[in-house]
Formats: sequence, structure tokens, C-alpha cells
Amino acid sequence: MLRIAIQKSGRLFDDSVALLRDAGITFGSSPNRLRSPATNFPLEIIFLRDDDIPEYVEGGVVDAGIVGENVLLEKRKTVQVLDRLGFGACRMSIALPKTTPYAGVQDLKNLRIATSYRVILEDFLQQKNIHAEVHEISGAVELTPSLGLADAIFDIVSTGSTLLSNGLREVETVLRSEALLIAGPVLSAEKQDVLDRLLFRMQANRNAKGHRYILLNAPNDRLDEIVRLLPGMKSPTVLPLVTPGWCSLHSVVREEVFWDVLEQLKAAGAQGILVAPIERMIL
Ligand code: PRT
Ligand code: ZN
Repeated sequence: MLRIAIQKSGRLFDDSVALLRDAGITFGSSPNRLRSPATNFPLEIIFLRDDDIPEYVEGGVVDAGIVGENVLLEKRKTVQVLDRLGFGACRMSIALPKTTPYAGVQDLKNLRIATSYRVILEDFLQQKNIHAEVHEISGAVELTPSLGLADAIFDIVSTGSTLLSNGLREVETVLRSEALLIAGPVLSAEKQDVLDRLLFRMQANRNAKGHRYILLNAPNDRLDEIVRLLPGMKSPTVLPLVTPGWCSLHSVVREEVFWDVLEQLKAAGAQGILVAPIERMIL
């Protein structure tokens, strides 16, 4: 039985639950639950505040967890990062009041910077050899300059609208973050096996999302050219059509290029092109 911690509520909750459910795992996730055993997989889901997850994973209270990279870096815990999950994307930036001039990091010298992420900020300042006064506060960091409590802030930014509505502008991006799957430094063989099965399922889903299934009819004399456009997983499947001189071709195409490939296929004489989503894909 593997124990995995996910955020109890907040920005990572929905995507974390969806990630596990898409991997075929069934469990309850009602808001007042603290733990929930999966009914069809040797997994127990523990619901925690995101700030606690790195420590619980490091200490072996849970075996794995889903947490923002920003939180992991701030907590400085020793864990394995097994996967980058592609959700919870944000950046951590230094922002100044719109009216404060800024020419480069040197302008941060001796400023009072408010943040909930002291460790990450201090690392950055040290790396740049800048002395500034770091004020650690637990919330509403963006209000501190207008209250006269700080000259600058260091905080999470995603759309930037919070900064904008507080009269602030982003001047340095220190970190780009997304949700990570982490695990303890040492796991038993049995737990590692469950984790590998989970990773396999997550990978199959991710591959499927990044690809489309494509079917088309091709004139035999243009087949080589069309096959070159569609390398597929190994090579495309080609089947003869009843109509002489034509065949049907099945393949997969990468999501990010599929419109370009479609245009090229049309130009190469392909007809009756069908593109379908893929549910799972194992390479
Ligand atoms: O209760 P718990 O401690 O578990 O949750 P929390 O309140 O500490 O965290 P939560 O749920 O707000 O965020 C969890 C994680 O989501 C963070 O650690 C990040 O990894 C990630 N994430 C992604 C974000 C954002 N985007 C984000 N925009 N976390 C916070 N924000 C804040 C940001 O600070 C700003 O104040 O959202 C506000 C809006 O951002 P803009 O730029 O879109 O206006
Ligand atoms: Zn938190």
C-alpha cells in the first residue's frame, strides 16, 4: 500500500484528483476527508496543506506527494522528484510599485522586500550578491507596498492581474514552477512497484494527450511521400482499399504539429482524413 499526499483544498486539488482518477484510481474526495483509501489500487490518498507535504514525504509519513515546485524549494526537503505534472504553473517574481524606477537587480539593494518565500528570495539575492531586507509575512503580500510596509514584494504570479490591481509591476522572474510528483528518498520494493505502476499509467495518459490518431486514404503512387509525413509509433499501418490504386493509412501524429501535418497530407493527395483523440498510449 502506497500513501500519497495531495493538497486538501486549493489550487492544486482538482488537478491532483483528476490525475489520479484518470489513472483509473477510484477514491472518495469529499471536502472533510483527511484520508481516503482507493478501492481498486493499493493506494491511500492523504489530504494535507501543501506546505506540509514536503516534510511528510521526506519523513516517510507519506510515501509520495503532489506539490508545487515553489513550496518544495522553499521547504528545502530531501525528496526525489519523479515527474513534472504540467499543472499549477506559475512564476515567482519580484515586483515594485509602478512608479519606482528599475534598471536592474542592483536597484533592489537595501530595499525592504515582503514575501512568504524567504528561502527562495534569499537564495536569489545571495546569488546576485544583493543585500536587501527580507520581511517574511504569511499572506496578502501584494498589499504591503501600498501600506508602506515594504518597497517591493516577492510572490507567486500567474496572470499578473493581482500585481496590476495593486499598482505593482513585475521586474525579476526568479523561478518558474509547476506541480511535481515527489517521493521519499528510500521506498520499499513493494511501494516502489506501486509507484512505478502509477507512473506508467500517468505517462500513458500524458502520451495520449500529446497525440492524435489519424486515418486517411492515400493514392498508392503517393504513399512514400505520405508515410514520410506520418512516421507513427513504429511505422504507419497500411491496408488496401477495395478501390484499385488506393490504400488506407492509420498512424498517430503529435498534437503540436497536427495542423501543419494535415495541410501537408492534403497537398500530398491524401483524402478522407479522420483525426481522433487517443485515450491511452503506451510507447
Ligand atoms: O491551504 P494550502 O496551504 O494548502 O494552500 P495555499 O493557499 O498555500 O496554496 P494555493 O492553493 O493558493 O496554491 C497552491 C499552489 O498553486 C502554489 O503553491 C503554486 O504552486 C500554485 N499556483 C499556481 C498558485 C498560483 N498559480 C497563483 N496564481 N498559487 C498562488 N497563486 C496566487 C498568487 O499569489 C496571486 O496572489 O494567486 C493570486 C492570483 O494570481 P494572478 O497573477 O493570476 O493574479
Ligand atoms: Zn500553503
